[in-house]
Parts: sequence; structure tokens; C-alpha cells
Amino acid sequence: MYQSILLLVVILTLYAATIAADSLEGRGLMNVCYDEYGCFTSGPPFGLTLHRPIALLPDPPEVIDTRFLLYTRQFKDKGQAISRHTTLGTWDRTKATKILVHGFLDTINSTWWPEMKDAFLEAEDCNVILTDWSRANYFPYTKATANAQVVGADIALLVNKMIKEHGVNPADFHIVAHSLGAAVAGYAGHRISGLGRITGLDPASPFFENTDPIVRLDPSDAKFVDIIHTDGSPTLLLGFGTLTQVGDVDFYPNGGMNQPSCDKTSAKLIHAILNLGPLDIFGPMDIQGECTLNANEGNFMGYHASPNKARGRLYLNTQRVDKAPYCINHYQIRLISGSNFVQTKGQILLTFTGSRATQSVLLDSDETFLKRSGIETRYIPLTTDLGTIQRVNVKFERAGHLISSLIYSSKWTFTNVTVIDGDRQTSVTFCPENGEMVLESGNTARFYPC
Ligand SMILES: *[C@@H]1O[C@H](CO)[C@@H](O)[C@H](O)[C@H]1NC(C)=O
Ligand SMILES: *[C@@H]1O[C@H](CO)[C@@H](O)[C@H](O)[C@H]1NC(C)=O
Ligand SMILES: [Ca+2]
Repeated sequence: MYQSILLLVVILTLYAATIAADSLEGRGLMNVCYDEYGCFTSGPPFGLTLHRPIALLPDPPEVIDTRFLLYTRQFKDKGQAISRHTTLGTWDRTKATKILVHGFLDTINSTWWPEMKDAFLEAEDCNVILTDWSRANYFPYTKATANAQVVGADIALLVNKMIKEHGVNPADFHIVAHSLGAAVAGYAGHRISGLGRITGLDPASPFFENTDPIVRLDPSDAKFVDIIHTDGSPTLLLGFGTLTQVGDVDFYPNGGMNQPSCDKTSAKLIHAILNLGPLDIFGPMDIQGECTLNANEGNFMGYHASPNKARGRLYLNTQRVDKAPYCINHYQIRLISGSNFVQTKGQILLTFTGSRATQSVLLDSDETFLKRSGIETRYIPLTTDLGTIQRVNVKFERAGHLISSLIYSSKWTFTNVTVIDGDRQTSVTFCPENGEMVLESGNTARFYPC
């Protein structure tokens, strides 16, 4: 009974909406065209559909006022304003270009965007462009979703200019977008033929779930679309992501879900992802909802995700405690050198003694170049949970070859080492046990909480 009444109401509403749409269309109010941007509609599939009963038209491009800030290794900290009308600044056509896009209510000033920009520049000599659409991404949400189309078009106009006028391969562009920014990325990709890659971080779900691929991010928007779903954040700023598979490969780390032995949250995972570490191997999920853990069927989440490895829905964790340990423990270390010596190069072996386990890791798989008062920051994923870290040993071994002995000091000092435990969200700084000491190559220094 209730159901048929409900159905009747839905039908009547849709009928009324259609009439309204017809009359709106008659007066030309359902579409709007902005020169080179083309036309936008609030009709199907963008509006007047079951999942999007009401849609708004986007604001004019000059009101939305999308801005782009370019960063390169030479201009790491101060972004250069670039635009297709004025200048592309020091944008280098011979290098890959990463375009970062924030979401609803967010701005490029949230800590994770500068952090991601820095991480990209550290990992790769590339162009990083921060997309600022903060004049068009606030309430009402329906307006922001409409404006996202114009922002996507703005990105496409910029990228297509770079492709056409500078002969760049579209495959060299990679858009990384969060929340409602993922929709922006989809609209951009739709307009950029052969776009290399889109990474969607928690693509927004309201207004996009079950919509036409034209309306949302989907695998046709780039050659490779990888998605990370951490879900579950109750705040509009961080979350309300979709759990539906929308990319070529969708990663579901256990953020927001019940994982009794591995209770990580999305914020921590986002932090780990931003540090671009290759996380764990992920098994594809079988029909029973259990993971298979076959290294050949995995992929890497984040920066290292590959179109040539497993696709589909990939999970970080198993559902069952007795299948552990498939959790990764996220540590970050910051090792600060003293000012006694100019420079050296060698291998740094760190040994962490925790309340649960002791583990040694090399700072770098290769030799590390150390500068006077330099700061070495590394993301260290471990399969072991160390517990509370009580001591850090630092062993220094200078590079062996003859030339090294001439230009690199055989002695070194470290002021302190900070260990951030990403899962416990703690940060502890360790100091040398007897104050700063001179460490001879081959020797080990012990550090205790300062
Ligand atoms: C970001 O911060 C800079 C410097 O404080 C400020 O000039 C700019 O307006 C901010 N941008 C946004 C979108 O909030
Ligand atoms: C670690 O070393 C740096 C550089 O010498 C110093 O600024 C900082 O205060 C030290 N931290 C602690 C906790 O001692
Ligand atoms: Ca699409």
C-alpha cells in the first residue's frame, strides 16, 4: 500500500519535473553556453533523472575563476600563476605534468596539497599544477557539482593548449583529484583525448552514484584510472566517498571499516598515500568477499599503481584476524645531521627497538648523500608493528670506494631522529645518549627519547 503511494508520488513528481523542464527548455533556461567551453545542461543525464532529480547550471567561467599554480623543482615553494591566456611560466614541455584538484569546500592550502606537491617533486622531476577552484566549490552542493563541469573544461582547455601548441603527448598528463575534484577530473579527461592517468581519491558519491558515465569519473576518462576508497569520513571536507567501483582499478584500504586487528582510519591512510610509498600487495577479492593474496594478482596503491598489474577491486586487508599480518604499519622518520662536517655519503642502517619487536631497515637501498645540518625524511612501511619505540640505533658506513675517501667525511654527527608512527599518530624525537657524538664510519650510535 505504502509502496504504491510512494510510487505514485515519484511518478507525479517526475511528471511535474518533466513539464517544468519542457517549459524551461522552451525558454532556453535548461542549457547554457559559454563560448569555447561549449554548452551545459541541467537536463538529462545531468538532471531530471532518478538519481539527480534537480540539477543546476554552472556559473559563468569568469565567476568560477579557476586558477592554476605551477610548481617545479626550480620553483618548489612559490607557485607561479599560469593560464592559457597569459603565460605558462616555467612549465617544461619535456617533463610530465601532474595536475592536482581539490574537492568540495576544500582549498589548495589544506596541508595535504602542498605535501603532495612536494612529494611528487621529490619523486620525479615534473611539473605540478595546483588547481584552485575555491570560488566555486561551496554550498549549495548541487551548485558545486555543476561548477565542477566548468572547472574540468578549464583544465582541458589548458592541457589541450599544451598538447596542441607544444607537441606534448597527452599520456604525460596525470590528474590527481579528491572528492568532488574527482568529478572535475572526469570532465577534464572526457575533453582530453588520450589523457594518461586520473587518480581519484574518495570520489564523491552524492549526485554521482549510479549516474551516466558522462556525469561522473569512469574508466573512459583516461587511459588509466586508479581509485582509492577510504570512505567513511563523516565530514564533508574529507569524505562522503563512493564505494562503487569507478576506475580501472579500485583500491579499498580498510579505512572506515571494521578491522579489529588493524584499525587504521582514512586520515592516516591518506597521510601514507601522500608520502607516495608503495604500500602492500593487494589481493583481488573473490566471490565470497575474501582476499586472495597472490603477489602476481596484486598491484600497488597510490603513486606506483600500474595499468599492467591487477585491475578491478583490490583490498588492503583480509576480513579475518587469523589471516594477518597483511596490515602495513606506517612509519616516517626524520634524521637530522649535525653541523660538524661538510658532507658524506654512505649507508645508514636504522634499528628500531620497540615494545613489541625490533627491526632494522636501510634508510635508502643505495647509499645516502648527507649534507651539513641536512634533514633526511623517509616513509618506512613495515609489516611488523613495533609497539612503542624505545630506542633507535643509527649505524653509518661510509661509501667504500677510493674517491669517496677523498671527498666524503669518514666521521659524521646526527643531532636527533624523529619517528612518526602513522597508525598511532605519535611523533617521538630521539637524541644521542651522550649528547651529540662523532660517529666513525662502521660504528653505531644509540638514540633515546629526548
Ligand atoms: C592560500 O594561502 C595564501 C597565502 O596565505 C593566500 O594568499 C590564498 O588566498 C589562499 N588561497 C585560498 C584558496 O584560500
Ligand atoms: C633536533 O635537532 C634540531 C636541529 O639541531 C633542533 O632544532 C631540534 O630542536 C632538535 N629536537 C629535539 C627534540 O631535541
Ligand atoms: Ca566520465
